[in-house]
Amino acid sequence: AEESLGYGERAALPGTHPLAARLFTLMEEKTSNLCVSADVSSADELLKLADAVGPLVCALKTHVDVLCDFSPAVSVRLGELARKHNFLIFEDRKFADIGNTVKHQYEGGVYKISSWAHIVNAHALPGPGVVEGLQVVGKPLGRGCLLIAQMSSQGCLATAEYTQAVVKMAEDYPDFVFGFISTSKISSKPEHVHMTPGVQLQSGGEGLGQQYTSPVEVICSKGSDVIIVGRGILASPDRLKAAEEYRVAGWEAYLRRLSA
Ligand code: 5BU
Repeated sequence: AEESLGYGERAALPGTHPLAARLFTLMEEKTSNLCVSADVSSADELLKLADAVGPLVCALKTHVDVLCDFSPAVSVRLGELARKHNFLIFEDRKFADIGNTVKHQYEGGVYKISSWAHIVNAHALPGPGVVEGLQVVGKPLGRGCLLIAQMSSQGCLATAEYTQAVVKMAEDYPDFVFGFISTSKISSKPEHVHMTPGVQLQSGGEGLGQQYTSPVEVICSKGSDVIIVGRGILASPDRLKAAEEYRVAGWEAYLRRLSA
């Protein structure tokens, strides 16, 4: 069954997007399906976090508009750290406008996201134009996009029908869209990457709608590929130790799924 394919085998499938192949390959090399969500407010803290957890993660997710002191030098330094530690940078921008607007939001403005983020994400809500606008900028740079098919938050309005329409949209843009943000595996194509936020070792919520699931549940039961962890690591007094705990938990869950 395709569920039994490992990350490395999925990297080698002819239909796998080059960026997804790179991600699957480095996941196998680093034995990590952990993406740390670097939700911090200063550039110094972001770069220190990236340098510390870099060896343990397959990707580092940013919200660059939360930084109080962004400058182009920050994105250059982040890129250097991504090369040093072999991880991908994922800017969680959640583009959600008409094609022409997202094209400018992706390439321009203060952040020039396309110049440093290997991965971005987008809501499919506006229709295919959102992907087409982003693709104009991202495809020539070898970037990739995840479509948001389900959110982790309580009361999320995405219905099963909406989610299936998002999967269909991804299939229509294989040169740029390589997977999903979802709470479970929603595509039957082993080429597609599923990344899941709302992950903590202890379950529950946090009062603002976030809902947490454990690494085992996300990777084993729900069949997703990458766990995205923010406060589970950031709120720990020892972030490096916490990141290693999540890396091990995510990887053991993956090995368990493979042997099931
Ligand atoms: P947390 O601290 O682990 O709860 O952080 C989760 C991160 O993932 C945070 O940056 C959110 O903006 C992001 N996120 C999410 O929580 N749920 C979603 O459905 C999506 C993104 Br899309």
